Amino acid sequence: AERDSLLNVCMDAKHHKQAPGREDGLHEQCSPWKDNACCTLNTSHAAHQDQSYLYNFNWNHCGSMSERCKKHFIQDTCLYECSPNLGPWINQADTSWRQERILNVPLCKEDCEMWWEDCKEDMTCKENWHKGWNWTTGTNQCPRGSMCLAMKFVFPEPKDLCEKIWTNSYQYTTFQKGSGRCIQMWFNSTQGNPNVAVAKYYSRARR
Ligand code: FOL
Repeated sequence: AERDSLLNVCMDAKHHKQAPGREDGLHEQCSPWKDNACCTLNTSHAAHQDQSYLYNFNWNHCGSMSERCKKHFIQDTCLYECSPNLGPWINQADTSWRQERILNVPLCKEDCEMWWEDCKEDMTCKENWHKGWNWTTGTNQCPRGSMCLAMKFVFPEPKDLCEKIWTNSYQYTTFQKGSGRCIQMWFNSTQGNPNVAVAKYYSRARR
């Protein structure tokens, strides 16, 4: 059926594999995806590095990001690069570095709220981290005229962080982990990947 084409797929983007598959030894926070992943081993390693080759992105653009906060950005990178369950939310992208993007992935409430809670005192100068940086040094720096502020001021609510930071990749939801109605950034894979059922649910409900 047509809806099956939304399941078990990788988006056509900068580092994604053509099709998902087993990746023994995916690194640390990306290891929950090892049974079926859109990322390679190299990508899973890079996801854990500051200013990795993935996007040359500098988390420390307003002073060093705390480890507490950074772990959520690493987890976001693992989900973004590794998940084979984002098919229902894949859309065409209008940028040079990827053909496809994710749009409005329903993120579980706890994952968004913990991300915000652990990052609220860390600093940034921008609300949208996809666009408008100064790249003259090869990595992103705050654009002229922008100010570094605690994330709790840039993103007053968890919803602001989760939705705005990556141009609506995520949609904030009030669905809880385990509900089968939201995508989990964090999960324990001993009983499989909970996002498989979520993608199945939304591939019927949407479009
Ligand atoms: N995580 C999630 N959940 N969704 C995403 O879309 C996502 N994207 C990235 C990382 N994690 C994600 C990739 N991040 C640029 C900046 C950030 C970035 C990739 C590329 C960048 O080069 N920005 C330029 C504009 C480039 C263009 O639009 O052509 C800039 O102006 O700063």
